[in-house]
Amino acid sequence: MKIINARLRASLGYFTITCSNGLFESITEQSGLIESSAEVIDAKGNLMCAPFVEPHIHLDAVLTAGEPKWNASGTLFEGIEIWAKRKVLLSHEDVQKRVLKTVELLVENGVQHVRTHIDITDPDLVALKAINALRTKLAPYIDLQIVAFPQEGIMSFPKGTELMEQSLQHGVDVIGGIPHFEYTREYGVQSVEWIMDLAEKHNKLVDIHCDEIDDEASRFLEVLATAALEKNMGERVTASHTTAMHSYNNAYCYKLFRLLKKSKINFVSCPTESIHLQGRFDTYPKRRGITRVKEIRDAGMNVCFAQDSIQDPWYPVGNGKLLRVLDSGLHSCHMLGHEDLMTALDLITINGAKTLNIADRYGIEVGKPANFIIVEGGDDVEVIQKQGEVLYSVREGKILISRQPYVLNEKVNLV
Ligand code: 17E
Ligand code: FE2
Repeated sequence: MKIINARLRASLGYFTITCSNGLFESITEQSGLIESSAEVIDAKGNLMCAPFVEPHIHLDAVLTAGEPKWNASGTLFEGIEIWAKRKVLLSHEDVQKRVLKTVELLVENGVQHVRTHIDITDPDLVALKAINALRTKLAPYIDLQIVAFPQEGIMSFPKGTELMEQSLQHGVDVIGGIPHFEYTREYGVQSVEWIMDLAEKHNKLVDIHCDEIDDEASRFLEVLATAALEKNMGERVTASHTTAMHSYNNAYCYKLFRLLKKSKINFVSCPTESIHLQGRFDTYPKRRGITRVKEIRDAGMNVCFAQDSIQDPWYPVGNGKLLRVLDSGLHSCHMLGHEDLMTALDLITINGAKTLNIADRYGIEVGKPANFIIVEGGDDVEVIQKQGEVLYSVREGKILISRQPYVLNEKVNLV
């Protein structure tokens, strides 16, 4: 496979890239645009970059919005209540059907790497078993990491610790948690420490829903970061949401950042979800309830964006377009400065790959798997401005999707 006239991130000029045996074989700068021919993929000056990464989604709940009822308050807590009612109705077929539809949406929009949380506060582990059984079928399209996610708590749910341990026998890669939802602060702290011990014992990654609440007193992040630092596991640990950080006072946050930096943990922010679910107990002014993405990045830590939900009890919209999430996140985090825009795609590409611990096999480099997308626009800034389409998604040298950019009717001539 040969791709011509491609722009690459953080470089000027046009490139020819060849792939063979599913790997990138060569990357050569062209002296200018070159003529297209039938055998090549002509990127036509659009950006070729590594596939989008979806580092935080709940595939078990996708496409269930309104079942059995709509979330009227728009809160996380009503979402959890509604999901508990839907969860008892889950079947293997129901889960698989919705997951396959959603993976199609993700693939169609250039995503090839996915980390999904799956609720394991279900005595039968229906969703976990159903999604784990899809791994082989999905492998040609996406790689999937599964998080054992205790939606209703570990210490506060009957047999919570047993269910977490059992889930490890069903393909779990990552241990999850929800300390801010446990009954007490003490249960929350215990849960984080228990999770970190379990992950260390079984050599698993960790991704905790951490402080997803507007409560400035929700401070489980410091517990997680301390455990990560003391166990030297930081790069394998992720704090998702951390929306309470939006509400921390600046003095505490300044002190906290010293620990966070030393711990080397990763951060996932779900900006569309947080702007929707947080701030719900405020009148005016209403908090944005999004973690301090810009400050985390500026402090040299790893932070990425994710979608979280697609049409589920927490969020009624969403469609697999990470460019939409990125656009929204850049707006709500005050990150539309030119310097921010020039590297904005990091938030849905390489930073997500680092969070997933797959950076060693991710990126357009000779010898790495030939996974890439071509997206409308010549660089990060233009891609954000255009909010265009993913024109190609290629995985191990095989085309997963392709679409044509629009063509102007010849009678339309405005410039
Ligand atoms: N569950 C949760 O605890 N938080 C979320 N944002 C979603 C599910 C989507
Ligand atoms: Fe989540």
